[in-house]
Amino acid sequence: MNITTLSARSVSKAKAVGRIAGAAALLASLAACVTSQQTMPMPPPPSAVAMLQAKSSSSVGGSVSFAQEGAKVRVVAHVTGLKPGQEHGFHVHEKGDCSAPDAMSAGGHFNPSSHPHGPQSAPHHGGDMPSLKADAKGNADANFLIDGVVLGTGGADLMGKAVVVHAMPDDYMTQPTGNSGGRIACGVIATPTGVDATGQPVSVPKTM
Ligand SMILES: [Cu+2]
Repeated sequence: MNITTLSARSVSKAKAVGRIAGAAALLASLAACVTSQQTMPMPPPPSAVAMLQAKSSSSVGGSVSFAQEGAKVRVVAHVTGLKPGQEHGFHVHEKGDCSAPDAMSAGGHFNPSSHPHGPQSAPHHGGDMPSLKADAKGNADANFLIDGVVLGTGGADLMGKAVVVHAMPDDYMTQPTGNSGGRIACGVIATPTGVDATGQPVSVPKTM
């Protein structure tokens, strides 16, 4: 093998590499094009978030987000500092006031339709939600839909109300509270920072 052959091979190898790189770049730009077409047109539905404050000497924290999804509202909760393995009553309460150390300032369950307290499968308060289930580390992630409430309009509007986490499980029977004990976290449901009153993003919130 002489030097001429070697360099000829190197050149052809370099060309091959160049072609592969060119094809990859083309594919990448096509993919970007498809992605931008899919994500561009729809304005986001109304959404809100509640940042949880620890109450009753707990160390509970986290966030609960809400988004209108058709006639229902999607609730996504990430909660920390719970009792490991414990089920915790979880409701929207009628007053957006978490100022009291025991969160009693948030009032009773949000109940715009004057229903009894109950599970999602039976007549229930608009603010009734499935209990949070803490894992072995005291964290709970939940993602579910609730009905009988909306975001951003009318008497069933969740905006400006408060999310409350309780110390004990909800029995879904005791009226009107579910007998879920003290209030260990509270957060006011508000428009996410950077999103205007109609839910249009002004900028992407960084804490979500
Ligand atoms: Cu409650």
